[in-house]
Amino acid sequence: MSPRAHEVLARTQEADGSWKGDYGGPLFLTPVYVAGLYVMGQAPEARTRDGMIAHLRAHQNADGGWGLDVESPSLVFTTVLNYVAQRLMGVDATDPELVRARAWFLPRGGPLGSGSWGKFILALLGLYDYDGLTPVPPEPWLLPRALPFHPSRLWCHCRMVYLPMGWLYGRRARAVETPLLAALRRELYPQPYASVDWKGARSQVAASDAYTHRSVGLRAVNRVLGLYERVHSKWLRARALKECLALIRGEDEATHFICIGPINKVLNAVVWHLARPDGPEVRAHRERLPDYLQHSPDGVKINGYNSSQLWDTAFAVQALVGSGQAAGARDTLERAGRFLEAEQVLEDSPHPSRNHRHPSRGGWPFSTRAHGWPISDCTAEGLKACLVLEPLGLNRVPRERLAQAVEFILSLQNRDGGWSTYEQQRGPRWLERFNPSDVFSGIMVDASYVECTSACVQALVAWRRAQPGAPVGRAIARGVDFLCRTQRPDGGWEGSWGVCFSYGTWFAVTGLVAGGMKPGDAVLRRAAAFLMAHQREDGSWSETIQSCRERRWVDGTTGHAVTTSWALMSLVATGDADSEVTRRGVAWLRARQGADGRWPPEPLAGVFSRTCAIHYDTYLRIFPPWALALTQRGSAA
Ligand code: LAN
Repeated sequence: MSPRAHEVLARTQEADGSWKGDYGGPLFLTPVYVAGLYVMGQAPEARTRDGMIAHLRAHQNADGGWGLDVESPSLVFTTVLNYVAQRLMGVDATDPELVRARAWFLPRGGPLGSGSWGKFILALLGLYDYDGLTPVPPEPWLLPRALPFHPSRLWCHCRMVYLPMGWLYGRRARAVETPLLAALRRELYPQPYASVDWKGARSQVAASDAYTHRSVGLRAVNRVLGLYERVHSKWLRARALKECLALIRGEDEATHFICIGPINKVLNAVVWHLARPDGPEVRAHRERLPDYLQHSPDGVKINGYNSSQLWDTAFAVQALVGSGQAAGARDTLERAGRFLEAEQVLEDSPHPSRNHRHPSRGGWPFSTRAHGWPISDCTAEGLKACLVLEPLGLNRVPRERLAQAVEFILSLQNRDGGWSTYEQQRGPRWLERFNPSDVFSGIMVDASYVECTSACVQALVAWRRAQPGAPVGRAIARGVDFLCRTQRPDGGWEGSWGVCFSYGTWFAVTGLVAGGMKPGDAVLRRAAAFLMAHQREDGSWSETIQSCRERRWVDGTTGHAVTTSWALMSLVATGDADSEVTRRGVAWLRARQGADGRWPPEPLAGVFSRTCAIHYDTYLRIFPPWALALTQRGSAA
């Protein structure tokens, strides 16, 4: 195994001990940011603007459109929004690339064919009539919390987007009219703007944008909401707007105005711009906008999160120690240990119950403490990283704080024995049938995931080893049971946050083995057979985002080092390190490494909502060397 790869990891560490990189990929974040600024009467500064235009140019598809992410086929949603964003940043309508984009979206109905979130952003700009939106009223926030469809029961990312949407919709918020907006209304539609049938437009969506179909139930709800909109009481609306604003304030305060993600960050800022134009909230929001900006070789973009620092750092630590590199990497690990210490959440968010928040104390977020939303598996990986640093004398988090992390993890376990992301499952799974987004799947309910469950099981096992007698046995057993139950008949597990079955299967088998399952167990034999069946002739493994979209293993055109690493690490866990299959995989992975110790770029390995790919910048530096080290040790053992 080559130590060069570990030097690469050590060399790319930030001064604060973390790894911080590009978290781009999605192509709907930059235009929402640009549109939000425009509504607030602002524009990105020149360098950012030029970089954003360059980024969009670099990722325009051959057909003239833009995909949901940099690798996906064109959608009307992202094509219209990125067209508008470039126009708002000063690109002329006669620009050849924009002419090509128009030629793609006009035959598909222009904004009328867009997935629902695109229509909403356009309505905010005055480029789409509010009558053409399926209603997103603020009133549901006033319903009794006990109802199974109260908005507080939605997955936090979804509800935090629909919260400011509800406020903006309730106010019919709209940018100040400009000649540019008037010109855009002429450019975007295949017919004159004045002749659009807005009521009919509500149910319209182009085939490219209809990933989740609109169920009978959803269509019925939309009709009822449409009727309600016609008769709604002004008094109730005012109360609902007030409630939304209070909850928006709660989110802003809990996250130091970073907000849970880039979409609600922009929408909340717009809300305050309209609610209190010169208020302190607008200033506070503006200061935190750059947190999401990413300057990269392929231009400037809005990251999918304020960063992925904690996640990357926790894995980097485990990879270095797990590869037997601790002695040579003490300084690196020492700095990483400081970062882990600095970013653990020490207190609950303000008024958690009022703001529908789960207690946060002891958890780790995906990015930084200031972000304020700890997550089950980020806490688990943070805890595991601290525990591998401990015997080296490099863990800086005191025992009682590690115990708080364990408490946080235990508090999140679901009734089915699994773990969701940020909260316990709050809503029934059938809420997903009312998903109004068109382009995102699985966003309504925070249900148990194989990845989160495995990470939490592993962390609890590590804790029990460090603290014998810790009362975590039952939680571990229930988690293991969840992992067994979710194995598919073909022997694999479907991942939700990485591409796709190789990722899910890696988590599942490492969780099961940590939980005490032995290599001969039928569950692990089936998992190994599943992976072996997907090995390519050249010894590699490969999966693409199509796996997630189609929910079946879809190979890429070449082997992928990250996929191959997950498969190899899984085979070590199932007791197959010393097999011909593993040897061929290792040979492929070694041959693929460049002279500089790095593995060449490959398709995006992260995903969310089954449809959107996202870039994990450190994965190519973490998983291949880790897999090579483990296969070597596994076969020696
Ligand atoms: C993330 C990023 C981190 C990720 C892991 C911790 C890796 C995962 O194990 C659990 C889920 C989580 C927290 C996650 C969920 C979905 C997110 C927040 C993202 C992929 C980053 C961006 C994405 C967010 C939903 C994008 C905005 C789009 C919407 C549909 C709201």
